Amino acid sequence: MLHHKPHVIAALASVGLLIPACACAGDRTSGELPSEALRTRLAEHAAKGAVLFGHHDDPVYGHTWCGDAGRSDVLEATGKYPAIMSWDFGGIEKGDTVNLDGVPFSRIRREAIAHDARGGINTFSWHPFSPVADESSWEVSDTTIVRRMMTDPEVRRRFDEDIAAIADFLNSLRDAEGRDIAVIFRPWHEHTGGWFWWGTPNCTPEQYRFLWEETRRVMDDKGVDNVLWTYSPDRVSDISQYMERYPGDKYVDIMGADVYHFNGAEGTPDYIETADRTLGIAAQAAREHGKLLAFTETGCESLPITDWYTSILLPIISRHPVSYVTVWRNAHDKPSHFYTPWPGHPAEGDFRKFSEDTHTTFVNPKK
Ligand code: BMA
Repeated sequence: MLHHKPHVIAALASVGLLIPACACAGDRTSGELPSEALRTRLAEHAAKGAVLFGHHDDPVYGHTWCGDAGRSDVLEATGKYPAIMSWDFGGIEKGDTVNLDGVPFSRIRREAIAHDARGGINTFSWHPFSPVADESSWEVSDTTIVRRMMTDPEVRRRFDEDIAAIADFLNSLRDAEGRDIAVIFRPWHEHTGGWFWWGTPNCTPEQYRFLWEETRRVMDDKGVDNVLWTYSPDRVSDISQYMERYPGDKYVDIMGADVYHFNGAEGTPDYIETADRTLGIAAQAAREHGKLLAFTETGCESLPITDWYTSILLPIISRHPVSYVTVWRNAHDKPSHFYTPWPGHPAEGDFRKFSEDTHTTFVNPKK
């Protein structure tokens, strides 16, 4: 049985994150920065135990379609959009017009603005090509990339330009009234793993922290103030591993983690144990540092466990004071690479139940 979490409410109140009675979610009339309103809103969801549900690239392609307007596998399965739309900037730093998964940045901007207008929230990750020689994020044979970004003036100049491209995009996010739209940005993610060139085996803690410092410096120079910053390691064993490369409280608003469910039913005990452990550690860190908590990426590829959403994910997110949870994309060109059901998939009914549970939040399409 899921329940409200008094300890969470007390914890949020103690760091000043509970909204005053008069401030509604999305209220922008008080003169506060949109990012502060977003922080308040996320805190409110964590306190209520009404976790915002997110899906990567949700309205731009799905399991059997690509590029259509007005579609979403989540909408078609549940009647509602995810509350959080997740996007990726990978490729923007090369001047590409489409990201690494083929989504035009102009479409991402349009969809992000539309999602804000329907009451949703947008989060951005970044799988960059390196400023050294355009190596993909997964190119880990060269472990000098981050060092060169730090010490080679020409590479560093290119890195600054890469960040500036993201800053320009973020600065262009305005609603119909011309107000800034606040979003979540989650750079340098999963660094406790070894698969990205900024991962633990591929750079030093000092070099990793430089990535955050430089990213923030350029964003600040460009006047970006509509962002909540998220720190999201992959699975960890203990809090010292979680904090080893933490860039510092002034760089981070939300602490989270990425943990996936591998190996179908056989992998269930491992997933539950790892997700509970890692989120427990992230929650402790968030509490100690006065930050929000999120389950920044998860999912069970292909959903071979048809009640995964209600029997596995829902209990996990109910045990930790997460403000949101995001699952990865439903690729249109890789038949087994999907994380939400679509109409006709055997997990559809269970996913609908998950979407109707009082402990999850989706958003209604605009009438
Ligand atoms: C991975 C996979 C890839 C994709 C990348 C960035 O998890 O989905 O196919 O290119 O994320 O979105």
